[in-house]
Order: sequence, then structure tokens, then C-alpha cells
Amino acid sequence: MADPGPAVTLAAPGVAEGEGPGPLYVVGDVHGYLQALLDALHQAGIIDTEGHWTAGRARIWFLGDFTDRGPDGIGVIDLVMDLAPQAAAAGGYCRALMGNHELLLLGADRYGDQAVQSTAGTASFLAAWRLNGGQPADMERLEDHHVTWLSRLPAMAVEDDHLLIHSDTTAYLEYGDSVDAVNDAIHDVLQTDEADDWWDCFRRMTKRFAFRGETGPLACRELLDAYGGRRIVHGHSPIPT
Ligand SMILES: [Mn+2]
Repeated sequence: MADPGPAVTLAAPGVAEGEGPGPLYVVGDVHGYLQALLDALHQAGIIDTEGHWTAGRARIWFLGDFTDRGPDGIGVIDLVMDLAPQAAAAGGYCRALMGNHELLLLGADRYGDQAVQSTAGTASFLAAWRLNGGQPADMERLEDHHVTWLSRLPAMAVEDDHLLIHSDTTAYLEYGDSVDAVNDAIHDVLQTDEADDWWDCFRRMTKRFAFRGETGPLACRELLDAYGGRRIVHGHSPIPT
């Protein structure tokens, strides 16, 4: 038998006892660009080249919109689902919010081309999903465990005084006046079979630009007063340089 060499004890970096939480990262709308996400996470020292969590107690929030437009939305969801238990085991976490594209994908999967009531006329989730970059390859690979996981994502969270949301809209207020109330209300909608309620939810979460212009500061204040935090961190709408 070959000499195994001296015993080496590896200390897990970043899992030091008695320390506070690790650094907080947020990642906006990945939209199916798995390789770009892997590269960025690796560059930030959050994963290794095999895609395994190497960030110890670091905390990372994904702000939703995993699928559509780019080629591998299901791969992005699989990565985030995979990192969550690894991060937790290392003393950190990997969590995710629900974006409007999660609602779109779930709606297209569940209701297909069934007509839904829209102020803009008759619509369907499937048609809207196709129009908004839906990838047939993602739909083919969408499995029950993805649907279950996506359906349970919270719509908002407060972390380190940051109010984390997907969309730059005050429409969240239509679902409740606390973080838990909003998350429960949207979760409840997705437990029903009411396609119109699902559609309303999708429409509201697709609104944007509430924080721009003269009324922007007031809109920010309204959300922060209701949900807590001192700064809003959102995805959804690119902010031009
Ligand atoms: Mn979005």
C-alpha cells in the first residue's frame, strides 16, 4: 500500500466560531446566462471552478429573474438551489427573491395559453412568456422540484438595513404592509387556481421606474416606512450610467 503521506488537517476558512455574519452580496437578473454567472461568482471568490461554495459565512441574495432571454435558465436555478445547502453548511447562506419572470414561467407552465383578464385585452401566460424571451429548452427541463422551489420564493427581504426587492415598484404595497404579509399574500396567490390573480400579480411585479423623477424619493420612503431598511436594493430595471 502506498504511503498516504503526513496527515493534513484542513481548517475550513471562514467558518471561524463566534464571528458575525460574512459579507453580503446581491445578484440581479441573471436571465439564463449561466456561464457569466459562474464566472462572476468565481471571480468574487464565492465558488470554485467546479461551482462549489467557497465563501464560508458570506451571504448572497439573488434578486429574481433567473430564466428567459439567455440560454440556460434552468441551469441557473439548479446552481442557486445547489449552492443554498452548501452555503448553509459553511455558516453563510444563498437565498433568492421572486421576480416577474418567475411568475411568468410558473404561469406559462401552469396555465399555458388559457385566456386571462388583462386591462390591455385578452392575454395568456404562454404568449407573454414567449414575447418576453421564454426559452422552450427551459420549459422542457422545468421539473416539479423547480416549480415547488420557485413558488415558495419570497418577494422581499430586509438584510443589513437594505430592503431587497426585485422590481422598482410600489405595487408591493398592494399585497401587505409588512415583509411577511407581502410574502404570505403572494405565496397564497400561487397556491390558488385563479389565473387572473396570478396574472394581476405578474402585471404588478412587472411595473418599474417608481423611484425615478420627482416622485421617486416619496415612493422610496413609502416602501422603507412600510417594510424597514434604509436603502432599497432592486433588480429588474437597468440603471444607466
Ligand atoms: Mn424583472
